[in-house]
Amino acid sequence: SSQDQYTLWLRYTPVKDPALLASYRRSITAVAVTGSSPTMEVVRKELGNGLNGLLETPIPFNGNASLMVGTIPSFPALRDRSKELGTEGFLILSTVMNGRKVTVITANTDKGVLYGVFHFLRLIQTAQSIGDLNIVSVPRVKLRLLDHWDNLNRYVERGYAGISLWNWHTLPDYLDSRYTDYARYNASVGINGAVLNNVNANAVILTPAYLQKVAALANVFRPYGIKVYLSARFSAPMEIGGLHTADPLNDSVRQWWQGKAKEIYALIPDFGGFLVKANSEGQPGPQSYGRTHADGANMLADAVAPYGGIVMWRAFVYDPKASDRFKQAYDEFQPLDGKFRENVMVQVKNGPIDFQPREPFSPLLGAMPHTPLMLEFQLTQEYLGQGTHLVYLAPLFKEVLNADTYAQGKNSTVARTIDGSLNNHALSGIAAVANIGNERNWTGHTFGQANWYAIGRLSWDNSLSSEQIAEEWIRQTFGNSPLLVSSIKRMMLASHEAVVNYMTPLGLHHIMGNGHHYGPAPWGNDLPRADWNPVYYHRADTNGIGFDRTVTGTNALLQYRPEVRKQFLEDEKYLLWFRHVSWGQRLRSGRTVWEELCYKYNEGVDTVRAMQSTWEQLKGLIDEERFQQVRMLLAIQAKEATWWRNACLLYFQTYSRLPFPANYEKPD
Ligand code: GCW
Repeated sequence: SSQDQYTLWLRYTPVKDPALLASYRRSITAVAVTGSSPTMEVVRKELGNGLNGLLETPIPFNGNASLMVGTIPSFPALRDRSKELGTEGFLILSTVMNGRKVTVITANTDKGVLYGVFHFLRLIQTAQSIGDLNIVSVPRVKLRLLDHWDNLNRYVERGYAGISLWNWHTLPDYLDSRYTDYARYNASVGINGAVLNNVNANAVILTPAYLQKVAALANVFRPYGIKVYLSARFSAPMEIGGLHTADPLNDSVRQWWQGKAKEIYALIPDFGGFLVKANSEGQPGPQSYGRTHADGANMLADAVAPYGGIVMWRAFVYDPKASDRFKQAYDEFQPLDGKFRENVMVQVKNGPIDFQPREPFSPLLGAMPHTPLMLEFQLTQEYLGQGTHLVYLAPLFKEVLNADTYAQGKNSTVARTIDGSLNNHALSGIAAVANIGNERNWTGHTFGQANWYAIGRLSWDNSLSSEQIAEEWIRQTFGNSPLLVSSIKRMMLASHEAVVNYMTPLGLHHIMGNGHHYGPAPWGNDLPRADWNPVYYHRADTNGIGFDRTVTGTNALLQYRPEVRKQFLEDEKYLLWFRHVSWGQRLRSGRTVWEELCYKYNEGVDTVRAMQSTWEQLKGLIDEERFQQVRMLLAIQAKEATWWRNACLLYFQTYSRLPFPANYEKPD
């Protein structure tokens, strides 16, 4: 039913296995929650709803509890464990208190307790034993954010799941219950911040009337541990402040932002800070005044510093004049390392170009040791089939996090760079461009929910595997039946490689339709900027295909450590990212480049077909509504995977002038 879709992974449907149900009921007879803050009220409500649903019986809240919940001071015996838990971590412990066997959920803060409660409910939802627990869990990354690319008119840039959740028209007086649900779902996976508006920002959000609306949302989110942040338009002092300049070194400009910060913090004392896209794709920025990104970021950082706010300054820049778009972010930002204030984070997209199905990690991630870097991922599938393709993104996230930058020798992974441990940064963060809107199931495609879920879990704990996260999500979203779990897991785990194969195998990139980025257009060559056109990226000609980024080409590879360069040159997954190779060159498989392209495109199509037949077997095991939705979407995906394969191979064949290999399905 539609309820199944709205409630995401917090469905709290009755535990099916009778033995398990009986054991849960035996160990949870009554609950005691200490504390009365708004967050502890949320804790009570969540435990009440969760346990009543899962155990199908009202659980009394009283003093004789077997489940005891509260901050550390409520449990003097556990005082020593406080130091393990930080400000957001929690402890779930099976122990004996006053001669009774109990389970304790505790933390240093109410927020930590809430995270612990969600974790405990997750154990039951995923049919784990709760008899003998000693779980300590502390997030590795401090800022775990969703970035909404939501415009004030509710149109979501690159949004494929309806319009914006934020109804600016009825805020601040009308508080849609969905705002609370949004906060709750985020908290359940550890997300603790939201940038409410698009990085292509409208200064109007910084006007008093809109700040009231933002404050109303902040009030709803606060009990769930979620802070709000805003995208700041760099030229706001001119647009809404009446100044004639936005020069970051101009005194009136600095004062204007200081005043604005004061005004914001008076309304929202825990306001998180600003996100800025500057001098990128036509957005205003400090370079318009001959200043650097550091000048701009520091000016804003100074404005929010007195209140504990931060600035997330994006490194997504590229210029049509650059020799290679790949290199630009590094060229502009690496020299600024060490020049930013302490409360500035530079926010770097996972790859050097733009959220492609597969990218090498951004070279900046190994090149700014003095600057805390915020890693930006994209949940909304701008270049990965948008709202209609089933693509589970955890394997993409993991590939990036596990990549080794060699910045300080072996094991200088992106994960360690981002969680601050490599360079001892106090600030650390992951931001994910949200894939949600006002569709009743939040993400349009049911499986989009898994990506929202996955980024929360991975931001909390980057050591979790894609498989573990998929399994947790499936069990909570669809149920615990073994066939269901194993089948859906198989589909999910194959899906990322599938989209790489049917769209951009072997390191092809950015060959999607110009502007909308949906569907194949490797022939695309009609936009005014070369670096917006697909032909710029694949460089196919009668000799071969691929972008030479070695010394004989743009030498973008030089932005990586020697060990990394070597890997990227050896790993055929990245072949056409870095080299222009002849059609006849033999690859490790024994096939030529041309044959391998045909093979990979076919493999992508075949994987989608296999996903379809796996799904067919689940009829009756899940509700008909979601079954049919996913089935129809998979049919679209299969059709479009074929479209991608056919379009790309027929186009590239005009250069390769080679026949299709005998054993593959031929495009027509
Ligand atoms: O890839 C581009 C998108 C733009 C987006 C931009 C960015 C918000 O196509 O829609 O603008 O990235 O990340 O700033």
